[in-house]
Amino acid sequence: MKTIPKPKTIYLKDYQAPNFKVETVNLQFDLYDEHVFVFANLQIKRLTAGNLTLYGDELELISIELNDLSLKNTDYNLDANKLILKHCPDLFQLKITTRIFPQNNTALSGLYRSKNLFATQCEAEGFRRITFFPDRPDVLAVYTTKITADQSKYPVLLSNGNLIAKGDLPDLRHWVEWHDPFPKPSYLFALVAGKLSCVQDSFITSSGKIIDLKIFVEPNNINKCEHALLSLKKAMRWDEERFGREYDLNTYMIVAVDDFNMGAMENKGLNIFNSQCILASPTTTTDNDFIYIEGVIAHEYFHNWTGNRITCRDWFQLSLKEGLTIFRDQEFTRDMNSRDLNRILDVKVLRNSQFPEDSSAMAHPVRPESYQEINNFYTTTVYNKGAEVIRMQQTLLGKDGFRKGMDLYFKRHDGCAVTIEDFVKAMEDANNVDFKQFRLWYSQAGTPEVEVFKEYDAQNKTLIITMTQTCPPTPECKNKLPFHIPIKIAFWGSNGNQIVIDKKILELREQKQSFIFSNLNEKPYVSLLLDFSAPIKLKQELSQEELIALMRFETNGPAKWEAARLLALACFAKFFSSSQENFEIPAEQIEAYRAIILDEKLDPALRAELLTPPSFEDVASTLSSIDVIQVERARDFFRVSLGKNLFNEANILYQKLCLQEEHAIEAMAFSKRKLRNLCLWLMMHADESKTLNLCQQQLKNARTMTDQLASLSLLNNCPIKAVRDEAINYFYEKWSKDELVLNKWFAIVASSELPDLLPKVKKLLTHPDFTLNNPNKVRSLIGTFCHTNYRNFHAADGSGYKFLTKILIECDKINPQMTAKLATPFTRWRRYIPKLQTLIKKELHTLAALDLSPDLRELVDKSLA
Ligand code: B3K
Ligand code: ZN
Repeated sequence: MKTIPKPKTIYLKDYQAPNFKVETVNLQFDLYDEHVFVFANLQIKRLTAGNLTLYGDELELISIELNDLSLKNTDYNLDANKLILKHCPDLFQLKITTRIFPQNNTALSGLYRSKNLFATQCEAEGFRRITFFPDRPDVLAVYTTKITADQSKYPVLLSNGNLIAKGDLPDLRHWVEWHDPFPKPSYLFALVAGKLSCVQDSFITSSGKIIDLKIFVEPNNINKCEHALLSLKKAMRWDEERFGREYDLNTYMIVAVDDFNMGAMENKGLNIFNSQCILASPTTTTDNDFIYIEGVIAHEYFHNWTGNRITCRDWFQLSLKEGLTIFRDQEFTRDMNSRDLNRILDVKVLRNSQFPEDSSAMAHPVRPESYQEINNFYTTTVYNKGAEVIRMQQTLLGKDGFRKGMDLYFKRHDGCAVTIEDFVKAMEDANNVDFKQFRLWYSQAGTPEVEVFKEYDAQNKTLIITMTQTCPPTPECKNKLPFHIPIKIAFWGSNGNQIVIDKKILELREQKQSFIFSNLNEKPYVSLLLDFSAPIKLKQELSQEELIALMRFETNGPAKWEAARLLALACFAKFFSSSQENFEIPAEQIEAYRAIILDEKLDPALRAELLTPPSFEDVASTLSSIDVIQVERARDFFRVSLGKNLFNEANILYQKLCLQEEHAIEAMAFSKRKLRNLCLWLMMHADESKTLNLCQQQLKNARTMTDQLASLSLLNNCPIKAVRDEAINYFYEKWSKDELVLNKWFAIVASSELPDLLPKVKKLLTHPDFTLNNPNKVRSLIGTFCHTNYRNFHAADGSGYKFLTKILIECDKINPQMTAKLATPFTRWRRYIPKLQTLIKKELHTLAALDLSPDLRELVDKSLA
């Protein structure tokens, strides 16, 4: 077995500009089932002295010619991943022929097979698996791509840009030629070939240009594209209206493939999507998925300006395009759907995923300073915290000031590969402000903690709010400088009316800072961090009475929800410090929840969120050492107690919402279904025997996937085996032909809270519909079990951990990128109780002793460091 060399660490401080410019790239792909020939013809110009470095990975080099002279192997240095040419002229043509084997490419990076299609994924470093190339984002070139293939097996041949020519060849083959006029980095190159059907539409831009929109899917999915097309048109309009950005090519193409490492990819003019993130139909897609798909379509579309027209200088700048584009898609989703609800969902992602990452072995700044494997840095820190850092700039500058900054950024840097620094500079220059301190959000990792003290002086009618900020040490930095933190604030009077104050945003910049408010006739209820205005942990002493008041009075959805969350967490804290026998949620708190379930004026989805108990991660974040069993016991107690107390209200509301159900696919219908299913959930946990029938009926009669899955996941946790089996088999039989729905089924099975689940999950590994080669399947079954099923994965005997190790070893040989994502729970071992720590560490040591991919190696080594 070949020994994989230890990966090298790459540092931002070592960045050097490229010494050659690639002006044009002419590619020809000859596609055959057993191999593909790639002929590359590069027009290259010297910029500065030095060698030309081309990267290559798993390529068979057939020939190289420089200005039509064939090079011998003594003319260049070739090692496992680099081809170095010395003494190049100032201007020359380089022709390289390589052969690749897409059918063996299970890593799904470069050119690979997904069922009967050829597809590519080049970000971050997949292009070097197609041909030798200066595969780095700051080398921008104009691409022309010719594809030849068998006409009947591959009738559709696509690449970036515009189709410029096509024709037939002997032996029933054909060819097409594409040209992309916009210079682009190699990571945005794409090619697709296969039997695909196309749904077409068009969009007229604000300046009157007609754009052809085309979605290519396997013929049996042709009826699942309507939602994606509609979403795309909404996104195109929104980007014109909100940021003045028009689409630039004549055609916008999207292709759906089943085997894909992530959600989708923004290749210039030719997005490639994981079919899970694009295909939708009223009966097979959940409400959450409808919103999610709309968001992913928008995200990839928005990249055309933030990522493609202006790209990253190097991969340390990844958040320049990803943080900004997530911010843009979040704003879009909020405009298309409920603003408050979607902000709450964004905050949940941060708390459930980014905060834990920020306190793990893999903690890194939004702009990392070093990495071993760049694919490990497509994280919630770079994406979601990156988006928060952008949002804070908007909060500080105001919406108009932010737009001015964006306009300047586009004007200055269109067509260039730039840095996060360039972005911040544009914001500063357009608004005449100094963001020197604000930049620390990009360079310092960790979640800042802000402690709040309030002092009301009745005589002087003043309130002093004092805040102190700290940030725990992270691998790249022990002692942090104070951050510039915008904290949105509101005051409420005891009559429930908002008190007008002159400062709406407090700018916390010092380590300790006080803010004084005067003319306050009474001690106000203080609501802090409205809209979750900064990605921080806020610590403050709030009484139950204050929290109930804030939950009642607040009109800002996220702040109202925050009060509900703190109220619940306070109850958990009491539970942990009590004898835990006969513990009850306090009566006043129950009454506050009752008021919410009965509050017809409130958005139903917001009501559902307010009544949803805190997540595992939320509760765990309040503990210094996590005892999984204890956290889950507390969560069980809470939901049962809540359900028992609200059973009647939940039952009435459930029935009422059933009568109103019209199975519509629109925001209010989503919202009502969410609340109705929360009622069912509460009732099932409070009194299963009384609710079982209702739940079974819902499964059989449901006309939406949302309703089916809500009832199925409850029935799958029923202690009566016959009930469980019947539900699970019913759903399987009904949907076994629909691959995407089947993924949901795998996930439901893997999310069971009942004991003895692991043998079932292991058995499903051999299910005819399961394969470790398909990332969606792996994420549905194994990802759900190891990442979200805390009580089973963290079983006291370590069986869950052993299972994950075995899977990691097997998957690492198939697809390192996917495998590294699966390993996440192991990177967080330090936060658990000593017994669990020991068990996870043992697994990490087992892995450390093996030959691992650079992806997994980095995570294992950093976890043990
Ligand atoms: N830019 C891609 C992600 C590529 C991940 C490579 N490991 C999708 C996106 O963020 O839009
Ligand atoms: Zn993106």
